[in-house]
Amino acid sequence: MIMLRKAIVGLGAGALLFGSAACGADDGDGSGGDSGEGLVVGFAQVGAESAWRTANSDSVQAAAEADDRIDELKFVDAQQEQEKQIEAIRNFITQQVDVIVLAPVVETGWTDVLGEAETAGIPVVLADRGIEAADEDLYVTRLGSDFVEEGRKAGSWTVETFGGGETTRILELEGTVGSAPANDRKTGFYEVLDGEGLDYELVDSQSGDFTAEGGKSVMETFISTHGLEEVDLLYAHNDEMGLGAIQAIEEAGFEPGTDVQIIIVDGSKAGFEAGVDGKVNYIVECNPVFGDQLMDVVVQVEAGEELEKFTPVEEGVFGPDDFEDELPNRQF
Ligand code: GYE
Repeated sequence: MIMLRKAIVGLGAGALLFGSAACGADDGDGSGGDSGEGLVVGFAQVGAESAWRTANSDSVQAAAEADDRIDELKFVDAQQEQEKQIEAIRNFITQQVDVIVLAPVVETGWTDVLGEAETAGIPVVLADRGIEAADEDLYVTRLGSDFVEEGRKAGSWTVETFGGGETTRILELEGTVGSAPANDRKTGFYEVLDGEGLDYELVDSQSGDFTAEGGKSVMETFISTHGLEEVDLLYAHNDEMGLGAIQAIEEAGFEPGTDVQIIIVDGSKAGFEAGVDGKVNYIVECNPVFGDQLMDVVVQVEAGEELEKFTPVEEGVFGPDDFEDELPNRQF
């Protein structure tokens, strides 16, 4: 009985919603379409270093395109260089855009240029990566992932998988030096390992700059320096570096996923395919598809609305039992 009542209430609410939407559409008929009075937004993107990044750029560009509240998105690919982002922001200020969106390559070095945006009265929204806490007043909000939490998820799986055994020997492929996801994914991971008292040894840890080439060449160096026989786990801060490392591991005659267990972060199609093939053991999701949410934030910020300093994007974790089922759902 109770369930039936709920179903009826649910149907009523749905009908009401549908009705008001249709009513709104009728009302809007006479007001004309795009009046050309929407916002001009400047977006200084990191680059095109990974599938995650390409999906993120696509999502933001498609959302801006489809959104009547946005007239123009000025998109700059900074090729992973902070100087290019600073130059882009200065151009956005000269062009008097309404809102600046920045996905900062690294966490430090933003005080001057964001101060210039503030002086010009242009609000700044951070997308994806964050900047150092000292500069918190120079942006309105950050929309993105909780990278420390992603690191903790990788750490929890490591403790569950290796805890109670002999010393766990770990190799780590870090993201771009000084970037928020590299710093935070490291912090969260070791916070859990140390907090849970895992007996581990960090054999080596180097940056592969979030690229497949970087991951491959650093892994080659790891293998020639330390061998792989004694290594239990590779923690790669993103899919590309993990996939590059898998190539290096195979070329050295080892079996990725078996001889060395592998954790990656992002969850691209290619990452899940490697999981289905048994070459990756754990995937921590990082969701780049937040263009629609970003446009809402941009509009709110321009209207002077108060927002939380951080708006998290939802994400999950996946083990071997999930890889095959989840693969068709991957959007990038
Ligand atoms: O994990 C990586 C990309 O900043 C969250 O940047 C992003 C990271 C992502 O290059 O693949």
